[in-house]
Amino acid sequence: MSSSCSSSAFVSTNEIRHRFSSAMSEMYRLEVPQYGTLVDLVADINAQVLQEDAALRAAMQEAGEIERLGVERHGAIRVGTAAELSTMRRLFAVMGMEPVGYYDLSVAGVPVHSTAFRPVSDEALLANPFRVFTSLLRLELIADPELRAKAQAILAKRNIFTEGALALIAQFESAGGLTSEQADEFVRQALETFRWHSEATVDAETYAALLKAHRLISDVVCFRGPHINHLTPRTLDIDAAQQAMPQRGIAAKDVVEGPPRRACPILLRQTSFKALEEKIRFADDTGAGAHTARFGEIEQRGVALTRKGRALYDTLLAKVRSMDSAGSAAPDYEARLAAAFGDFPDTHDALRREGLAFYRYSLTPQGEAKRGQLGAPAEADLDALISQGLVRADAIIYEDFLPVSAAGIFQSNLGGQEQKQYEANAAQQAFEADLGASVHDEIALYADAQQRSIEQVLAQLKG
Ligand code: OOG
Ligand code: NI
Repeated sequence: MSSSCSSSAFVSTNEIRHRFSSAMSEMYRLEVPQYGTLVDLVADINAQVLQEDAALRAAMQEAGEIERLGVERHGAIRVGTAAELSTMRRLFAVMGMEPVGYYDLSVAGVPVHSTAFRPVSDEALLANPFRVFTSLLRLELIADPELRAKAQAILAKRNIFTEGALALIAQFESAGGLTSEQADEFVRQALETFRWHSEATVDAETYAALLKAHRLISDVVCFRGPHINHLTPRTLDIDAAQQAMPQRGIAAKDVVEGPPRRACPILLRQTSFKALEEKIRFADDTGAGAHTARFGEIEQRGVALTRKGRALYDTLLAKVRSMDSAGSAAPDYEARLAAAFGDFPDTHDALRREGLAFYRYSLTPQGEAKRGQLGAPAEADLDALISQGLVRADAIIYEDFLPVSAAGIFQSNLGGQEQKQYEANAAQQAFEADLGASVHDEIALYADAQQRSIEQVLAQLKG
């Protein structure tokens, strides 16, 4: 083989992401054994749902989604500095993952803002939709200037990436890819950044001071790296999973975050189990303690909403949450949520016709038989083509996160009861400057996917 075809020796970014996601899952099973129990539980429930719901099975098969279900998961990390965030962006790019969306969590009393690194193309999402919710600590929200400066100094000293990982990121950027061997080495090196380290980098007193400022701040500042704090498999029936969790010895959070149970699932519903207490040792022989940060979560994903659908979702959710200051912890929350969402259409036909959700259009077998035979613009009416049985519309799955749910997940897993208040101050531009790139607008990505499918179908029919 001549050197000019060396690029063919590169493995795809999909493949690197797949290897990394599998390696993370294996590592987290060892670090947090209840995660393994949860993965097994979700696999059992998914198998049962697919067996009982032939229509869902057929739709998922048609969309090529059955294969991805077993490998699908997301994780979350929290970084401390702009430099960490921008190198993280380069690291995820090696795996075909790009920053999507901006989440301001300060509104919910968590001093971070975040994005999700994930694949963006239809084909890459089908291959493996691994996502990592990545938060950047906002030190400016620490009120005490002395403590803020101290946290800053501690963070400035650490390097969360191995030399090997940095070299392979640079190699990927200059060569345009990694060979299979390099990819394996990259995965090994990258894992070091996400591994749990039980030795804190600070003494007991500093840990206590940062913990008091906010539990999240101690989690981000006091360790060698941004340990993965949860990994989340995707279930097809989150209520069944929630119910079964205690039977397998898992203490589930009380309520499922997100929309209520519906015939046509929308967006994202999530629940988690409480964080573990892990033993830690402080620096300078200042003793031992326990840290609670790492937990397990499961989620059910539904159709992605348009801006109009999302606005309706946000309005209905806000209405329910504002009725009781306890938010989703209020005793009758679930009943009120279900009642409020009575105003949200619950058939795919209505969601689609009213422009509330996104769909991917394709030819049915009858449509295939008519390829190249339609011409007149009148025939390009999608609704008509669907009712003639020539075109089908499949829900585009929501691949992102929800800020109110994310805040609920953060809160329930930081341990401790205290609620901090911060002014709402979304700072997307500052975040993007720290990241070194702008984030994709997630709704625009779904709109593009829908539009591409429409153009393709019409082109096929017109020939
Ligand atoms: C991230 C919490 C958000 C989700 O699924 O909404 C999240 C964190 O705790 O670092 O993962
Ligand atoms: Ni999560």
